[in-house]
Amino acid sequence: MSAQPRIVEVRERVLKQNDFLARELRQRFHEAQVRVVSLVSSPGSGKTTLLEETLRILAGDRNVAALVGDLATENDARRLRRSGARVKQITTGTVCHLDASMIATAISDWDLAALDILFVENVGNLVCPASYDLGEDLRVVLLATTEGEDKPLKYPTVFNTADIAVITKIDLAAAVEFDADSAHRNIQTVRPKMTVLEVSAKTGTGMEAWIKSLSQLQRPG
Ligand SMILES: Nc1nc2c(ncn2[C@@H]2O[C@H](COP(=O)(O)OP(=O)(O)OP(=O)(O)O)[C@@H](O)[C@H]2O)c(=O)[nH]1
Ligand SMILES: [Mg+2]
Repeated sequence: MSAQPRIVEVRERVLKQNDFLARELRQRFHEAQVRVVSLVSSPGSGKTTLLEETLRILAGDRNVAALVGDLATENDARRLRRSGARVKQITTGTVCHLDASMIATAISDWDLAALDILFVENVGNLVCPASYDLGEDLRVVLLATTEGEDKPLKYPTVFNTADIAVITKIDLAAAVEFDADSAHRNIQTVRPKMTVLEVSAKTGTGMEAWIKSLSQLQRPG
């Protein structure tokens, strides 16, 4: 007999368990009145750079914190801590995504009620994170101009499970002959009516609209 059905069975059990934990997390976040925003993208699309700028801008008048996932290194947490926000690195070893249990462990000693927004940067990967609910309110998928306009068509699941798409590194668009119309069309093909922002965290282009979309996130209650 083929081993395939057994693998599928175990995978389904893992996802079910994750969904259960994510529901519990969402309930805890709701009770603590903290909004949770997760970022997913392929490696190097600019998640940490966008978050560095976001934390720097928001840290003055909102209580913000971040969790950041990577297979190895504390590099991203170190970068994000420069904003003064509370930041914890989750190192996943060989695992290519965060899951709800990793989030629960990371925040086990945090006073969630003291926070307004908790950001979660997922491991850089366009495939694995898609299936794992982290209890977030808003999932943001990033697509860098340098990656090619066809990524939404090639990796539809991650775009389908996101609420907002952010096209990053817009300052490099001309240099890499980025076809914005095609990128927008491809995103809308996969996820019709999805909100799409164009941002450069380096030059500040589009940052105002991005911050505004976060400030429209109301506390639950
Ligand atoms: N020109 C330009 N470069 C950018 C921009 N955003 C990020 N970068 C550069 O892109 C590279 C990767 O950025 P990161 O923010 O580390 O990307 P990441 O998605 O967090 O990467 P991983 O965590 O490894 O998946 C760095 O060299 C950044 O300086 C941007 O808006 N414009
Ligand atoms: Mg990063």
